[in-house]
Amino acid sequence: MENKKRIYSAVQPSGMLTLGNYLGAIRNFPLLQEEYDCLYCVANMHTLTVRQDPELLRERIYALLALYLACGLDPEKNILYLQSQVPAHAELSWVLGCYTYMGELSRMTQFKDKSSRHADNINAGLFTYPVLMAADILLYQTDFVPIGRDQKQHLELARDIAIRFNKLYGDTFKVPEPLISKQGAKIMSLQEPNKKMSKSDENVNNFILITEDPDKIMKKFKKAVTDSDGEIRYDEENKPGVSNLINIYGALKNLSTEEVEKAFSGLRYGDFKTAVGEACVETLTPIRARYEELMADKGYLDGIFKENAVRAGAYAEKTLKDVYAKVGFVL
Ligand code: ATP
Ligand code: LTN
Repeated sequence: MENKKRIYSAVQPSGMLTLGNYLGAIRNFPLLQEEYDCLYCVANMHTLTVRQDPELLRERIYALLALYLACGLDPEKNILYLQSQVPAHAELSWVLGCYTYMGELSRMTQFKDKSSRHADNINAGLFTYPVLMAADILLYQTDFVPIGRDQKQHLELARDIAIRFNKLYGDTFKVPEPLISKQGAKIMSLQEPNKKMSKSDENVNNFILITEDPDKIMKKFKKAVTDSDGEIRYDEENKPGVSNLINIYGALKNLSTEEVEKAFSGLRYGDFKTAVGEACVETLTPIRARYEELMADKGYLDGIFKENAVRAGAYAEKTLKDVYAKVGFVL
């Protein structure tokens, strides 16, 4: 394990995962498990920035681990763990918060976006969330962070914090690089293709869940918003709906934009939507079956969490101790 480069990523268990989460993030994870030393976190602490129902949150924590496994992550080859079971995250987050400026946090688009969507609950956690994310990544001396494009700004902040700390105290943190896949990096909403597909969207027709049943998937694609020009051509600005469907199909079938345009040139939107729906069902059906099996065995999932909290904790403690020593705490 030691000489391999390290990969770190996390997903929030704030809802059932969407096709956007799958194509933008999770799908890429198993491709990395042979070549890299990988950690994937269930980022439950991040979810409290928005009100959660406790019972539902507990269920979604298991569901996310089950999805990690169902999407092909091997629990022996990767460290799959729960954020709150490794106390070093909260501890490092406090320290790093003292090396992060209010101005930097105010510029985060996700903060601006979520505070306008949850105007009645603009809590301090929502504001300092990127600091916790920086702590997640920096604790593990991460080389690469596979993320969707929307998280790039947070990763840049994590890099800035690492560089700042290293300048003050000498080499402490590895400065991480983002890994953003070209296709699938930003899957848009099916009804409002100018905004990203998001699991916390109130309109269920805007997203496809990884665990959604085939009928619903087909229905949602058939209803997807397109345009009136009738041509299956990629043009993000003028044809956001069709471009999104091209992206989705390309990502599912591993085809380039040009290859998708060629394959469907001259066809009607209706036929294209059916093809995209079918490709999606084909990919998601085996994942859903495995997910359901795993969710029926919480004992197994608990065992993975327990074991991996210890494995992750060993890495994290090492970095935290170094930080505490560098800032002048007595160990
Ligand atoms: P929320 O809408 O509740 O903020 P989310 O759906 O954006 O959540 P996250 O948990 O924030 O999901 O993201 C998990 C991973 O999935 C991240 O790496 C993120 O970049 C990626 N991701 C999320 N939505 C999309 C999308 N529409 N297209 C591509 N990647 C996405
Ligand atoms: N902020 C991310 C989830 C997240 C994450 C991380 C991603 C939390 N900690 C560390 C990569 C690395 C999100 O909302 N998608």
